[in-house]
Amino acid sequence: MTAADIQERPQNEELVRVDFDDRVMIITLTRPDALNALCRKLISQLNSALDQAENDTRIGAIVVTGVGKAFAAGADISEMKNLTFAEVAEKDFIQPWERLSRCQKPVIAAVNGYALGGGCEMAMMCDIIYASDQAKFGQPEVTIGTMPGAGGTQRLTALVGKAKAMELCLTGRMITAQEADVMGLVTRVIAGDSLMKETLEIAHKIANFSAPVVRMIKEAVNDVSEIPLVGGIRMERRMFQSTFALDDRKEGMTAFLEKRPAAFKHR
Ligand code: DAK
Repeated sequence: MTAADIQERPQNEELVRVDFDDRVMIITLTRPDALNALCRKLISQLNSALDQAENDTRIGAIVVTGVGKAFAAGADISEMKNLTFAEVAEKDFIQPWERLSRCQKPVIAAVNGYALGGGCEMAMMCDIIYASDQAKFGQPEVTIGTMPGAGGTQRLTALVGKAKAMELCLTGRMITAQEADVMGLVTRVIAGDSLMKETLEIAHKIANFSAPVVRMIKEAVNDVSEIPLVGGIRMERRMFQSTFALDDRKEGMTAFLEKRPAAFKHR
């Protein structure tokens, strides 16, 4: 199967567009009239795309971005407005959003504009966040009488610390990409017109490394917040040792010593 074959596969329509670029799946939120607000249908299409990526061994990395001036301006307020407590509790509202955080393949957020509320939470579920210099971040839920519900109070605090997370969640203040960078919320700020090009370069780089090794690294880094240090170090050592069961580990080291690029087979 060649890259050209991959690119010819049918693409998702409507609120989420799916494109393929060699081993990278690009998921674009395409609801610009509502600033890519995360309605149920959009989340469902996003999750289908993630399932597709997860089940396709030809995909080694995923990029999530948005069209227009927003990455995503949060959950769809018009869809939420008339819901009652009983309804959101019964349907475990927002729970499907967690699909992104459970993705085993590396996910890069290319934040092109507003990433607010659920949009900021969605970016934080990704593994790497590249922000356009025009991007804006915030947790404005307090201004509409609610609170972050998809990890905002938890992941933001882990990334920027209590003092800054408190201010952002309690005031709803929007911050620039540059401020988000200084705080440690994003990986790097990139000029808007270079955002996708530079993001794809990194995505291709990751996607072409050994897929099982990449998966183990992602799992080990994510375990930091869940496992005490001693257990985490032990787990990491065992995972490291297990890479010696991979053909890719042998190939990577051999290629280095033979001064040639490695030809990983993802096994
Ligand atoms: N939902 C629905 N529509 C939205 C939207 C949103 N979040 N954000 C923007 N839009 C729509 C606007 O209504 C407008 O539609 P039309 O009037 O044209 O039909 C269109 O997008 C363009 O928006 P604006 O006219 O407002 O554009 P501006 O450039 O003037 O302003 C803005 C851009 C991003 C500053 C502004 O649109 C804005 O403040 N948007 C809302 C941001 C926000 O508050 N986001 C947080 C949403 S709450 C829960 C779990 C999670 C949540 C809740 C509950 N539970 C577990 C129960 C979470 C929530 C959220 O994310």
